[in-house]
Amino acid sequence: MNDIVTVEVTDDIALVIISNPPVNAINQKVRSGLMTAFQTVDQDNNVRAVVLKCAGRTFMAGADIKEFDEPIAEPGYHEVFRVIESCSKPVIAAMHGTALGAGLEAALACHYRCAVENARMGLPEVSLGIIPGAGGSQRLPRLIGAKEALEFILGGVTVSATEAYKIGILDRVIKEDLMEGTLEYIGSLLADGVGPRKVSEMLVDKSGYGEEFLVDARKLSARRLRGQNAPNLVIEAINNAVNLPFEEGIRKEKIIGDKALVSKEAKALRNIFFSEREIGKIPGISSDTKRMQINNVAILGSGTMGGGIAMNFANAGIPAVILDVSEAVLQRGIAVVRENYENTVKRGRLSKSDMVDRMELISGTTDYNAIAESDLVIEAVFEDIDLKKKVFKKIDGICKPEAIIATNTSTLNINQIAAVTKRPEKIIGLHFFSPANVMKLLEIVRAEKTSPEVLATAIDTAKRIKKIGVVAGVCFGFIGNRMMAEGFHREADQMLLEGASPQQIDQVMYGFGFPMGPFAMHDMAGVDIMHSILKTTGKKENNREPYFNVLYQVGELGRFGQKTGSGFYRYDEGSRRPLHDPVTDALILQEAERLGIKRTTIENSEIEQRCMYSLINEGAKILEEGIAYRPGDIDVIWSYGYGFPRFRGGPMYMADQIGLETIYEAVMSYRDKFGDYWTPAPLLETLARDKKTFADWNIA
Ligand code: 3H9
Repeated sequence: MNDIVTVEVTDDIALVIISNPPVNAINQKVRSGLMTAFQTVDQDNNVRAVVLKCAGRTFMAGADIKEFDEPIAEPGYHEVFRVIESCSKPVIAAMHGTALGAGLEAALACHYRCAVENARMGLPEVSLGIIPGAGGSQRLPRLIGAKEALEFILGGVTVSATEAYKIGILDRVIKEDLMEGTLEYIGSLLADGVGPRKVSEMLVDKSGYGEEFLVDARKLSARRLRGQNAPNLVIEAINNAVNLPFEEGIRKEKIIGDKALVSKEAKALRNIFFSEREIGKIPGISSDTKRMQINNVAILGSGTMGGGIAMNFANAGIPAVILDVSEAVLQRGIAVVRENYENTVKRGRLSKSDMVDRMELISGTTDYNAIAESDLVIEAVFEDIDLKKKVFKKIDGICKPEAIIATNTSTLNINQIAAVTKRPEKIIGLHFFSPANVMKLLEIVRAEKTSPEVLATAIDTAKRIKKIGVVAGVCFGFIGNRMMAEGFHREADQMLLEGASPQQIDQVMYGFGFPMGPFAMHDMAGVDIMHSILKTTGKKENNREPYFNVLYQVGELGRFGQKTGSGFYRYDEGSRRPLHDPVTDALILQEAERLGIKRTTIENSEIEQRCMYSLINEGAKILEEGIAYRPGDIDVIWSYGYGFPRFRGGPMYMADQIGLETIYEAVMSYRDKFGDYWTPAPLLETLARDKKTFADWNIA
């Protein structure tokens, strides 16, 4: 025992209590404390049963991930959990909050498991590139069956206590007070004379766990977790549980688990995990910063974006009113929202009554006065600065003075929009990604005069609506779209002129790990978006930026992508499958000729390198300009907003792994070959010269 793990004995029941805030992560101190505590209670003749529970907001949320960069210090997980399981008195886990990873594995080492009704549990290890390596891969199949265990672990989802009870993880779901319910359960066990029940001694139910099931499981995880090896390791470990005695399976689990912990994939995924937890830490904002009350919102614009935004708030129980110019447009927008919910109900992911509750929270209006008392107003009208300024001026005069007014612009200058109002300190950017009800990312754009209170409120609101809110500064496209347009897509478009085809580039970037390549993405999102940006920003005038010429011409022809049946690709009616289109080939040849570019073969390796190095170079500029606070913020944005493969850890993390000197030298050679648009970011140059990484700069 120590100051983290304590034992309280009341009557003949011992409580082993872990208190390691904030989430009771299991570190060396917890493990050694548990070991001593269980050795002690086992020896205590007054004790008839033991409860393992946690103080604070949750049961153990897993192994302490901060320990993963070094070999796990003694005592190890297997050793400690073996001591728990070998206890001669019945041990009962009493769970609340989120019992995850090694937290749930600790519960599996107990003889019985109770959880309060609103507790959740899961084994999310694959999302960290590892396996449940604290006995979970061997105990869970013994408890619930091999097939079910594999599905549970590969799915990586957390389930409610009720679901966990149904699949056999829990022995009892406690409706009200956890301790009262657990003690009552122990009373019944003792009255029945029931003793310890070791999961390790149970036989594995192998039904359904055959070759066919494994082939399907491999296929599914190759699709869901493309590029990751962890699912294969999980299958290997579960196969061991099926075929080997427990002790042999556990020995192999350790070997597989240790190998996974130090893999490139696991390290990259840890970068995303910790970066995600850093994003809310903003200079000048603390828990003391005043927050404003957001009890209701108004959304301007009932298009796909406006409707999607409204759903986020309704899902979180916050009433949302949608404002649009005409009743007909409004009703069409609300009908789309209803249809979205109905589809979710059909897929079994939402109950009908929850849908009704959520729809009741969404209302529509065509009257601006109806938003006068809204706490937060989000403008989602057409991406045109003059229109947005007009709208902001109008609502500034109508909304109560304390209301926050946000714009959902994805590229425009929010300082200019704020300047037309009398409350620039209450103006902020909330850049939702499309479809807004699905995509987890929210870029929170801090304008020049946005107050700390407004920013803190926006960060908290993002959490309330379950978004990953990353703060960005004002510039064209903020963090994500700027890196995409000025880096990645710029280079992809340029290579079309030089000799590559949309198919070749898309295949290379799909192979790299993106869900689709840049041209398939243009077609999906709508070529008209970038085409209109090119027009309004003058980016394509005078061939100043010739690399976007093909895209511009595709847009000029009204080939807006999937929605018009053709873009860079053509689409058969009702299909989203991109098909080769000779019209695009001809356009590319015509533009290359007009610009005097001699087309030649481009190797796949060059395509990947130019797309990714231009992205990283732009990211370096964004960091230096203070548009992003940390390289990890950029990594989170690219993972959640643009499908950058998580197992590569994000563009800036990946750059550090490649080495900034290597990237700098490549950028310099591209500059020599292609001209000044390939100038290295000063930060990239400095870090490369000093043999440092973006992560070093982060700490500086
Ligand atoms: C595992 O168990 C492997 C084993 O099978 C095998 C071992 C050999 N470790 O997210 P929050 C910190 S793998 C270290 O903002 P929330 C987090 O960094 C593990 N630290 O809170 C943050 O720190 P700070 C499997 C952790 O309420 C603070 O806690 N488990 C860990 O929004 C608050 O976190 C998981 O993958 C950790 N495991 O959400 C669970 N977890 O305050 C990962 C959290 O300094 N955790 N921290 O910034 C979560 O999913 C969420 O944190 C949780 C709470 C849902 C628990």
